[in-house]
Amino acid sequence: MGRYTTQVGIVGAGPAGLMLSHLLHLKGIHSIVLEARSRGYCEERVRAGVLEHTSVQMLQDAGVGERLTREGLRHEGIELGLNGIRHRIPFVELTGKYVTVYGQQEVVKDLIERRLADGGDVRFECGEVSVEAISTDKPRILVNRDGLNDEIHCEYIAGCDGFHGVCRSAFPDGALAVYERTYPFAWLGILAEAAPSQEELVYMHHPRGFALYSMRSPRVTRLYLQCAPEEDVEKWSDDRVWSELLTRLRCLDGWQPAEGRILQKGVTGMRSFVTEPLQFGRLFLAGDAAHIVPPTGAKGMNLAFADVHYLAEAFGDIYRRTGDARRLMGYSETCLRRIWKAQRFSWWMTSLLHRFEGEPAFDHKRQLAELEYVMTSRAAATSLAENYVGLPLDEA
Ligand code: RFL
Ligand code: PHB
Repeated sequence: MGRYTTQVGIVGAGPAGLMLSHLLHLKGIHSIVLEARSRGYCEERVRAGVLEHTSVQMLQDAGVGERLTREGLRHEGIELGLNGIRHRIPFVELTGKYVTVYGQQEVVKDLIERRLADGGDVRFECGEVSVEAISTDKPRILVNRDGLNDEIHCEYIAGCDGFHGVCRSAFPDGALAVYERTYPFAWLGILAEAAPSQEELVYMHHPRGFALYSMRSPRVTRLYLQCAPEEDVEKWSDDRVWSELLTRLRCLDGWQPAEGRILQKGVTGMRSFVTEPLQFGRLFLAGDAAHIVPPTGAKGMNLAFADVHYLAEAFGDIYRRTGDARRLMGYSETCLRRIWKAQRFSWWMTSLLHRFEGEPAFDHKRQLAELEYVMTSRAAATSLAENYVGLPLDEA
């Protein structure tokens, strides 16, 4: 049995856990990161792709934005499509800000590389984790690997272990309130070896269901189709996927996505989920461990970064000589203000763009009117744009 001590024990090496560990390191605070999966798995997991202005700034300020600055694709707007016609929402013109397309797995690679180069303690394939004694000032993480137990003695624990992690369930019964909404559809996503056939993302409303055209690099596109919640990916041959994508995305001006070899295919469920509060005793949740948004607003990874920004700042106060605990005690409240705004926006984008099968005809007509309103009103487009590029951190 190994016995280790650290200031902050972090469960999970996704964007939240890795970024927190790095930000703490910059403040001279020691952490140990425990990750169930292998390094390769974490680095190859294809997920989010859009970084808000504030997330890019955070990564650059923390000295881990070099490759992002070089390779990230700057997007100064998005396009919304209806009836085969695309309408541009010009972010820079409306807000002065833009977003950057850079794969989550690239962010994760950059953070892992930097943590290891800085001598960080990141333990992949760590074994089975449980957290204990969170209401005392000596919380522990227990790790069982092939029957051997390690004990990590911490001053604080950060639960950055995603939606299916163990930290949320370590809260005592009744300590958490859960707010949740599921949607009657999912996304079938593909990664394709095809050069982007236009520069910006296209969010398309179509009678057969929503479709999204996105990208990862000058050679790889990422596309999604609204599908049934329990869709069997095996029923989608490559030909069927392309045929459906082209049907939904093809525009009257002749634009359509370029086809290419499909490199990966998967189904992603859609849910909105928030737990309150994000802290109990010495355990603090961050990222998907505490909240999930449907991907339509591209907010998930960005919210994870905002959470750990606030958490790192609060730990910084605690470990400064004055030991000011106010920001740590207010962590949950600070995060939740931003989380709920992102929840509202993600729910709204989802409701605006998807087909809701069997909905009353009135609701469908209202939805179409709302889309047209966003496409033609500068005020409505500005509201979409300022949420999409990301609300400022200090206004949370
Ligand atoms: P993660 O990335 O899930 O990382 C959690 C880590 O914890 C590990 N873990 C454990 N480790 C030890 N012991 C345990 N018991 C553990 N249980 C779990 C896991 O292996 C994992 O490594 O959570 P984190 O760090 O909070 O990051 C959140 C983001 O990953 C997520 O919000 C985004 O991917 C959501 N998302 C998007 N977000 C955006 O900001 N912009 C986007 O464009 C965007 N698009 C998306 C998305 C998510 C998608 N999917 C697949 C859910 C598109 C899709 C399709
Ligand atoms: C993606 O590129 O994976 C992506 C882009 C925008 C979204 C969701 C996912 O809203």
